[in-house]
Amino acid sequence: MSAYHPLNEKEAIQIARSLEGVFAEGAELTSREIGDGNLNLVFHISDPVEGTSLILKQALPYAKVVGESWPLTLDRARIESEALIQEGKLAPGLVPAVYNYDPVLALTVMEDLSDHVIMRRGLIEGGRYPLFAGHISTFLANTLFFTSDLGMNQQSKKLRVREFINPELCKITEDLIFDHPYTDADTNSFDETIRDEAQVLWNDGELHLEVALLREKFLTQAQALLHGDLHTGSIFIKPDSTKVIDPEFAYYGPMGFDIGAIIANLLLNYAARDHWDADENARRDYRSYLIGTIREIWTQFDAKFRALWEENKTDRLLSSAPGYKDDYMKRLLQDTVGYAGSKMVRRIVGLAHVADIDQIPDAKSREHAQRLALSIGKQLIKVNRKTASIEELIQIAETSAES
Ligand code: SR1
Ligand code: MG
Repeated sequence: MSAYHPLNEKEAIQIARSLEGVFAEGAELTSREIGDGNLNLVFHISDPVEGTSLILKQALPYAKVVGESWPLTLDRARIESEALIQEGKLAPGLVPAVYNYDPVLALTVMEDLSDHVIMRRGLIEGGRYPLFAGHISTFLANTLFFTSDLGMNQQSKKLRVREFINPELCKITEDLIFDHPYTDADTNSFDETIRDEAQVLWNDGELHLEVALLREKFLTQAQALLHGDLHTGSIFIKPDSTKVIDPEFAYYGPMGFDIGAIIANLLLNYAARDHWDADENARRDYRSYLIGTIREIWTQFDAKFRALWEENKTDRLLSSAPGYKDDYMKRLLQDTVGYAGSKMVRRIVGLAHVADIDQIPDAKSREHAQRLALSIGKQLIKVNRKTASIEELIQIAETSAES
């Protein structure tokens, strides 16, 4: 195929046909552009007769959510396919298989997961995924531990950091999560009914100090290879399977950013339940399912990460200094809490929102969910450096929902 250009559905079929051993020769293929994210084109190619299918994901040279006025590097397709390959090795079965990557077209060919649903949609509809906490805690423990100085050769790690330098995508996060929500920025987007809340965010010095510290860590701490955008829209799920997708924001950063992202998105759904559940019992029940999942994610992550550390003593002092492991895990929890809070706040007043809350049609219920999410998010940011147990995060969520 010639130089880079955005593909159309016909061209996507041609490319799929050219891949060896996927589709039978002469098969009638169908092609649908199904991308509903903020940045890319996604083609679903299938042979309905044989039931075979795959996904072609192509990066656009700009952010689709805004338009061509926001140029964006195509290199993110390389980062994404390379991150998926690394994650697939470290957490087998928890990411889609990558079949091919074309650097010219910024195109990744990967496993079709359309027998799964996007987790955000599944949660909105009240789905329960009893294996999810186990799956995602394994994904987090394995990918974070084995890409960090605790779990891999430290010289190789420095070279790996270089491969995953991702300045443009990091800049999006630095702006949209760690800056714009805390000032009257043009990119911010929120319902006028909560302008009072936005103004509080812009003027809260205590909050700004904590966000500045979290931002500094995001800018400077190359702790492990992160997914970088681990919200529930980046997860395909069904009751017995979890697949993490879309690591185009991958870079070496603070581990708590990934753990906090997933917890934040469960809490955003938690904040929206007043609308999505038919009655109070159903709401209480679903909220307790979400809280149980959050508790399990942290508890299982903590146990799995510590076990990997016991089994793999890559660094002498970091493995044996008395109290170091506990101190490390405490700091990880604190980062998780702080980043969870930041990721909640940005989804209410920043550029990119979540369907859990935006799709609440009734303005009053939506406002209630927005205020609850902001209240939880701000508290998490403020307590992050004092947190000693995941139960403190849970208590903040539960107390806020009751008040
Ligand atoms: C311009 S991109 C907006 C958001 O979408 C992605 O999923 C990231 O969360 C990013 O911040
Ligand atoms: Mg994405």
